[in-house]
Amino acid sequence: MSYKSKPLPLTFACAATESKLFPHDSGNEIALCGRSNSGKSTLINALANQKKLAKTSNTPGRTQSINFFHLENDEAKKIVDLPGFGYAKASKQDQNAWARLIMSYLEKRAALSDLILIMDMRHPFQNKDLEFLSLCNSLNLPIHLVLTKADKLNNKETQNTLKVVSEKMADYPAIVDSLVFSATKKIGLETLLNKIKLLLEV
Ligand SMILES: Nc1nc2c(ncn2[C@@H]2O[C@H](COP(=O)(O)OP(=O)(O)OP(=O)(O)O)[C@@H](O)[C@H]2O)c(=O)[nH]1
Ligand SMILES: [Mg+2]
Repeated sequence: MSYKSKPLPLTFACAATESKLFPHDSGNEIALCGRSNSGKSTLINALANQKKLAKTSNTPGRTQSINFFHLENDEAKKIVDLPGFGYAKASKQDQNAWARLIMSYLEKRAALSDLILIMDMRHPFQNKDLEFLSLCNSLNLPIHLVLTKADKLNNKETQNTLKVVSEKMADYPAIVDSLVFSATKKIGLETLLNKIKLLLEV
């Protein structure tokens, strides 16, 4: 029998709609970012092997606050679910408020060590992703790219997408690695769990 990584024992800590509601800025934190509906909340549930820890939805723009989850046995180690960017149907005012909230977190958070950028593997490097990547330029944070919903692509599409992605990655040195992932089929889950455990020093 092959060895399987244990899920991350995550528990919900708090939902912050403004920066004064962020939990104490200490310890070690990894944040998940990506376009609205890319699969961030679903990925958190997959990491924890839970169904409803992070709210998921078919409706883009569901996660509207910054949601903090910490390890059950160590509150100082956190995974953070950021609201998705680029939800076209949201009002300009809402989109600006979300962008301000996300940037206030990304720019000031001392505990934040790494970003995991989620892209729907069927639509990688969309304009909104490029805008986000340019916002990240000044942050000096390593970005780990996760290409999710891999279950939606056949082998040939996967290979073609990986070629495009590796070319694009060359333009963004902040992206330090990439991983093919599917929450539905648990593709890449083991690798991602191991990577996050290393980063969080679990
Ligand atoms: N087939 C498939 N569907 C997925 C996968 N991951 C997420 N989804 C679906 O994609 C939709 C959006 O997922 P969410 O996890 O809510 O996306 P999100 O990035 O958190 O969205 P926002 O909170 O709006 O930013 C849901 O219908 C999920 O079931 C996957 O690996 N495979
Ligand atoms: Mg979400």
